[in-house]
Amino acid sequence: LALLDGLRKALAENQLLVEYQPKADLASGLIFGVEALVRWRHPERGLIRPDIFIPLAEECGMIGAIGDWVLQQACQQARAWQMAGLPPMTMSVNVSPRQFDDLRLVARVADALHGSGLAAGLLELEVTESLIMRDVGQAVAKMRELEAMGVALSIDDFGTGYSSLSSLKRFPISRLKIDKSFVRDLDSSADDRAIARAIISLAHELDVRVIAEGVETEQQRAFLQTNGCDEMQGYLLSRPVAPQQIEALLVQQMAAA
Ligand code: G
Ligand code: G
Ligand code: G
Ligand code: MN
Ligand code: NA
Repeated sequence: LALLDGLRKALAENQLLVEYQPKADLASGLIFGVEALVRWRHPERGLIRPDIFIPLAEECGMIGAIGDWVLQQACQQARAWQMAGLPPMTMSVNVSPRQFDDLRLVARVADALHGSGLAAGLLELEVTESLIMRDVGQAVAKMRELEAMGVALSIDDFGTGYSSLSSLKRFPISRLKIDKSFVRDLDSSADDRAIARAIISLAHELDVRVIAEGVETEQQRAFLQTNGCDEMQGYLLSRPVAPQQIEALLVQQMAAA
């Protein structure tokens, strides 16, 4: 309850911040985008992770305001990097169920793009597999609206839900994200290796890219690349970091090119 009270003040008192985690192409190693991940710097409890406070924000109806703020921050950051002469980066933003269901979502995304001047083609929204499978028809309709604006969509935490190939085919998505629970034990689990391979071929069957999240070791990276995975995200490349550290990585990448 105390946490809930605190959350109400967090936005107004500037306690939220956004970190960014790079995503790279597996074949070239080049960073092509980042995922925005919100954090709460609590005055007494220190840094609170989103898996604690995002569900809380969903329950108390604050997810709209918080999600909106993250979306605006992320779009402004991507635009600022572009203006600074850095290579164009895809900016991925997580959208939770209640945020996705909100009738104002499409307008809010449009506002964040117009407000920042970011091209729609540089924005991607990550929605979870469980979210879109609750009501396939409604999810497809909303995703088509976003697609028409030029915004890309990806399915997060893929493999943890129960999507059928026939329903997946209806979604206008450009990327599947292999959930990190399958990546973690790639070295020791033949089952997880089989699941990862199956998701990679499913993605390619659907003609979409596939990214593995939670890549921590060189062995995991090598397995994924050998098996045709397109992209990676994880501590092996970088933890979620402040924008300045993303800039440093990009400058380094430009210097090496
Ligand atoms: O770093 P990590 O602990 O950031 O994130 C934990 C979970 O919180 C992830 O499932 C992630 O999708 C979610 N998350 C992080 N940032 C946001 C956000 O801005 N909005 C929503 N809805 N979820 C987020
Ligand atoms: O080649 P092109 O840029 O048109 O491919 C678009 C996407 O289609 C790629 O990002 C890739 O994920 C996917 N794709 C479809 N078929 C295959 C395939 O057989 N192998 C690979 N690696 N990707 C494929
Ligand atoms: O939205 P999503 O559930 O995909 O959020 C990504 C989550 O995964 C965040 O909590 C992020 O901090 C975390 N993460 C990113 N890279 C790694 C990694 O290499 N290992 C682990 N264990 N977690 C990671
Ligand atoms: Mn995500
Ligand atoms: Na995920």
